Amino acid sequence: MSARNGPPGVEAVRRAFRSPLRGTWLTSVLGLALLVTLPLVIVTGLLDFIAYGPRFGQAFPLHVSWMRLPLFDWPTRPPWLFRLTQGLHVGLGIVLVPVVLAKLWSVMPKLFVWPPARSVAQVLERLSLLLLVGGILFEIATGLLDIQYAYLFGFDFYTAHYFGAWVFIGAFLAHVALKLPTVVSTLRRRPPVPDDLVAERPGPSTMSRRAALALIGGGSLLLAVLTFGQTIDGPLRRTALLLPRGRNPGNGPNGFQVNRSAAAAGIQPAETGSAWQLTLTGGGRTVLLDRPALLAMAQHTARLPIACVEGWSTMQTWTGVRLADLAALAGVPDPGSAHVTSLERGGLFRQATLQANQVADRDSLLALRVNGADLSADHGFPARVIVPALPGVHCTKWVATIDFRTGTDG
Ligand SMILES: Nc1nc2c(c(=O)[nH]1)N[C@H]1C(S)=C(S)[C@@H](COP(=O)(O)O)O[C@H]1N2
Ligand SMILES: [Mo]
Repeated sequence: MSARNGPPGVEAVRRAFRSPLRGTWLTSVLGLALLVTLPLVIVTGLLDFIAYGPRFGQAFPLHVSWMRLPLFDWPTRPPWLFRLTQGLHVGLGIVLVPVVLAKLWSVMPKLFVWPPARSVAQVLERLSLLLLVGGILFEIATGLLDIQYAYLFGFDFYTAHYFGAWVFIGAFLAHVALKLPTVVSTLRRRPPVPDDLVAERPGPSTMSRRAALALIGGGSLLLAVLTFGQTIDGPLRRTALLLPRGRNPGNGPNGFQVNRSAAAAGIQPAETGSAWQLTLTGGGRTVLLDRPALLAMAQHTARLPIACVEGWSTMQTWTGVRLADLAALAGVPDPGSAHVTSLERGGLFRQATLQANQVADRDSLLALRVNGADLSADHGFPARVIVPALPGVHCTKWVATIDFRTGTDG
């Protein structure tokens, strides 16, 4: 770009970008890497939105202006579906951070071209770049903050991250359409245009472009090693050094991840003792069941994951009563949905609505025991919901009531 005669300040800044690494080749390689991987982050993110059950008001906001996601009932099979989509979304999102930063670094001098507005087309392009760069940085920042302090956000995180996603997706599509031809011809070694990313007066070379790529790839690999242990779980959890929730949740049958303890949720021991009763409604009558009554019903065991929106997950063996059996007991043998509430009085996760297929699945349980022992207080004693492929946030702990509904409205 023959950007001459800008104000001295702008010229000085632009000349300060002297790395001989910059050039269309490096930017194209990084762009191609993101072109292949970012769609996976986008698609898994949108799938997670659908998994939350927007129909029940559990994903925010339902629609972004005229854009309508094709909503469908989130399946219960395979049971690890949400573990996969959410793990990929969070994991890949983190792993791609070095690539995104490197890509931004590689095009930095373009911020200082002069004159800043040469034509309508150029102004439009720069505006779309603002949305592109602002969009991805916003998504990374809100995503990382949510993982670290999920509960500080409340639902505003979802709204912000979701709106930000649409801004980014739009800008991303426009950017790909504009730049793909350049990437293709550059990587085929047929430079179509003069390379406007090469420094005018490059500094001395300190490393090759391939070494720079290896460095960026190494950064991503390191992040992958430090991150994916939280999704894969088991011994690999110990390698998940970036996991903010602690890597050692204790031993024994209840020795697995706890985000929100009974104490944090304000659950009093007196409420979960022998006075506790589960209230079932829906069929025009109210059915009360204490824990011995539930334990006297047919028990079913299933090995199922809990997968949190934060990206961690853990696989455990749960035993309890089938939700379908409880529905029949309540007089709604074929419910359209079920609304579950917790003993917890406040908090965002004290209730959840389940779809018909999520109640009907043979492995959908009101769990009373885990790994052969009673649930611990922190894991939801006296009873918690566990449903295949259900986002962790809807696996309500310390269940108090279940209302089985014939309709599907929240
Ligand atoms: N009552 C209640 N149930 C709850 C929660 C909660 O805060 N309160 N947290 C949910 C979330 S976000 C997840 S991921 C799972 C597992 O969380 P845990 O690690 O706190 O058990 O439980 C869910 N059930
Ligand atoms: Mo969660």
